[in-house]
Amino acid sequence: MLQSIKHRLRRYIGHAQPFLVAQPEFGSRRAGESVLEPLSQEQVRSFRTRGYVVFESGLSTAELDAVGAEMRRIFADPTVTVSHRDEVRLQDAWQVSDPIRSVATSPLVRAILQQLYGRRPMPFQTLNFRVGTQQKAHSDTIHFNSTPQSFMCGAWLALEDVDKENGPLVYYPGSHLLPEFDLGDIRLPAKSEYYGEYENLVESVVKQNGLQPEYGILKRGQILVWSSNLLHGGSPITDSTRTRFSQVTHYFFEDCRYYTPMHSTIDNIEWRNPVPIV
Ligand SMILES: O=C(O)CCC(=O)C(=O)O
Repeated sequence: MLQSIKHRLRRYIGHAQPFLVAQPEFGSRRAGESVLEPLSQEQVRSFRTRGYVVFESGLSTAELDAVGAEMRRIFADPTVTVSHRDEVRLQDAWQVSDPIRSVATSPLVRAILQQLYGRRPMPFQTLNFRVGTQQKAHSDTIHFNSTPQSFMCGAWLALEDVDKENGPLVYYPGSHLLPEFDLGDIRLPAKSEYYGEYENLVESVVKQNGLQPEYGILKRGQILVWSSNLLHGGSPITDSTRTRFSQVTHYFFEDCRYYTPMHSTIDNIEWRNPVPIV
């Protein structure tokens, strides 16, 4: 029988968070590490209980404009090589663009993540969206996880104002405290072809738990950081003339091992070797 990898891993190598699933242990700062604490205690508490936090990036208009201009340049020129590109997204454009790389390495965001997780964050992937993704709700833990678990998050930057019409991020506050699901939970092989079944599972989890959506109605320059297990996706675009320029940076944290649950079983773990952007 296929058994969920996280349950078996937990049995083999322990669990970092005995009291709260998906809440990495905090305050384990090493001697000499940054003591910057940009978030208030209220914001930190809210991140713990709701699974996300919103703050001002502090990026200037010129810096935000520069990212938008780079996205236009790369979308318009198919000869620029990125890890993946389609009509909606560019993956890892940080490799070919200094402004995009600067967002991914923002000292403020890194200080905030250090404050929230007590470990040094490692940005390892960027996604730049031209329009809303309209993607179904999921947890990032199906794509990226760590042992100890949950040392991963996403930081979503609005490069233009977002409202209900241009497909805002949708997320379910508190859902990060639910168990982390993967294909083993529904006894399916750990293969991408079953991703639709995973999405159906998430949809039923949302219904069964009566989870209520919130929307990322963000102003240009604001950032929303989500905890790895927060259920989220892209809501429908109701005005098809609108763009929704935005950038997500994905982070792991130091001193973990990293793997891809979607492609892993206990007998065959697809470990990751993320290359930190900084
Ligand atoms: O920006 C969006 O619409 C969704 C992004 C998302 O779900 C992700 O990056 O995991």
